[in-house]
Amino acid sequence: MSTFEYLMRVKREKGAGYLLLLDPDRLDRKTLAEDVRCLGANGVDAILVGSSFLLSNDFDQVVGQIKKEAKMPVIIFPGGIYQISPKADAILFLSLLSGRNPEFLIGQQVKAAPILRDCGLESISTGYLLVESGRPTTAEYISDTRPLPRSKPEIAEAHALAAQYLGMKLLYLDAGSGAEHSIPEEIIQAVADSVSLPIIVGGGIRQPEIARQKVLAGSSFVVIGTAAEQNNDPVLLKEFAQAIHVKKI
Ligand code: 1GP
Repeated sequence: MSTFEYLMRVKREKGAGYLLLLDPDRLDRKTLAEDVRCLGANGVDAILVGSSFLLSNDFDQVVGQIKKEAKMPVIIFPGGIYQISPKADAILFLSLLSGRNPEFLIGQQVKAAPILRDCGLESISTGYLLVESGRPTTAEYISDTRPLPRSKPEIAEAHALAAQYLGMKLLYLDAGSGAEHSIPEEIIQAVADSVSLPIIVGGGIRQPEIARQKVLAGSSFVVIGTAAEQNNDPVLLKEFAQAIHVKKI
């Protein structure tokens, strides 16, 4: 089964999937193995690895270490071409559709494509939309793009439709890591009503009940990063799983 098929199965069976984002710059290499095992024991469905601004230079090695311990797929969520590792199960092949910077719409993708072909990594075509979330985020700054206005669901909807017509397989609505405000439910609902693509929602989700609201609004996957990093609490990890998995299995 491909990683994409696995994700679709999770969505079908659990109502929505729980994705945990690991930023290599913020990982303690000494406790990494144990930390990854803890994710599996607390309901995480897949691990995302990546950062919009990566300072550490051992990406491939870190992905390998995570993969060694993970019982679930390890998926790269890349900030750029330097975040590719054949040790992962798949990569979100992102195009930053909310922006108008050609480098992140198609430039990085063209440079990455031959590398992905040669390493045989599963590429999951993903329309990536950054949405305004209060203070500027690293993703906006580094990509040199403006996010979508948070009070205009119709603009997000049009971008989502474009992603669908371009043949993308997933849509990622991101408020950015550590966002002050998460993606508004009105935006998720508007997008879910107009496209059939599975929707990933992330950025600034700090409480399990907020994660559940995103699922109830139409999100198929919820990404938790900073909240898990800052609290290092298995109980909170499990509460997120219970909130996101709306279907009892
Ligand atoms: C960022 O969606 C992810 O791209 C996760 O965000 O770190 O705020 O949970 P947080």
